[in-house]
Amino acid sequence: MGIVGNLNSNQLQFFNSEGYLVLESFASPDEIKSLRLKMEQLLDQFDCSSRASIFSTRNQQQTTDDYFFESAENISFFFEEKAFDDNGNLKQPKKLSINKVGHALHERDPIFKSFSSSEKFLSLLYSLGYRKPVVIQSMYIFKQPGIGGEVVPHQDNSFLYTNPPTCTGLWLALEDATITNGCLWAIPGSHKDGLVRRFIRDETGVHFDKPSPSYDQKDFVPIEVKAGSLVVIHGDLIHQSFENKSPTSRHAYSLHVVDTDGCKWADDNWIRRKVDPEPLYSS
Ligand SMILES: O=C(O)CCC(=O)C(=O)O
Repeated sequence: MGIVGNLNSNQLQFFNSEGYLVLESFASPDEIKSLRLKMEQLLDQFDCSSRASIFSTRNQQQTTDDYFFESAENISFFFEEKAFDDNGNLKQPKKLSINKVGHALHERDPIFKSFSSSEKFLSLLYSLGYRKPVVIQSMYIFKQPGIGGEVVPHQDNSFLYTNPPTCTGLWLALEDATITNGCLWAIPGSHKDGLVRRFIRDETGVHFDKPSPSYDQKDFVPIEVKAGSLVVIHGDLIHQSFENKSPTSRHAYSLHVVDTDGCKWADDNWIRRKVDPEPLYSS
């Protein structure tokens, strides 16, 4: 018999009603250690003297360049907006200056690849109704102490659109995520209102097709989780995270998955692959 879905009916019910689900102890302490160690090695090897690309969800149009587009199939490094002083020099060591590394760690690095294609992800995705899921992007997000940038309210289907929409976010806490160090926040049930807008790539660059609605911060709930917990995020769920002004980092590894069966990848998404991603499969 092939691999079966591992979510029970209570978990599925919670996910369908709230638009997210926390799976505690999804990753073992050893798995977390090896992902973090590998990232330390990648950071050591990264030579930041030649270029600096900044990641900002507030200024996404201005900070999107070829380096960003090519990151879809590479391991690319993006700085925190507040990493630099007025002269363009880093205010803190390199490893405390990076906002995120993306977007193909799951393909390009053997440690991240092996973890991202493990059967527990496939089983989870089968539970959610996926037929032929692919990881379409991965991000190691640092939420650095003191300067970790905010992620403004959004829906993941805006950025990784299929018709019909099939994106799910799989967000793994590599450190405890708290209100103080910038945990995720979401509007429970907001996925039921459908997709609000899309992030389009065309010959002029990238833009949203509609302005963002204004959200009432009172509607958001914090999703505080322990290291090792996986937060499963419906593609239409409105979620965000605030700046990290605390002295404690909040590392996370995030995968975004779409289906490749029964839906069509939109050609005007920001990700334009030269080589199609391989679907997850059971070994
Ligand atoms: O890690 C964060 O702060 C936000 C991540 C997020 O919103 C996402 O992965 O969709």
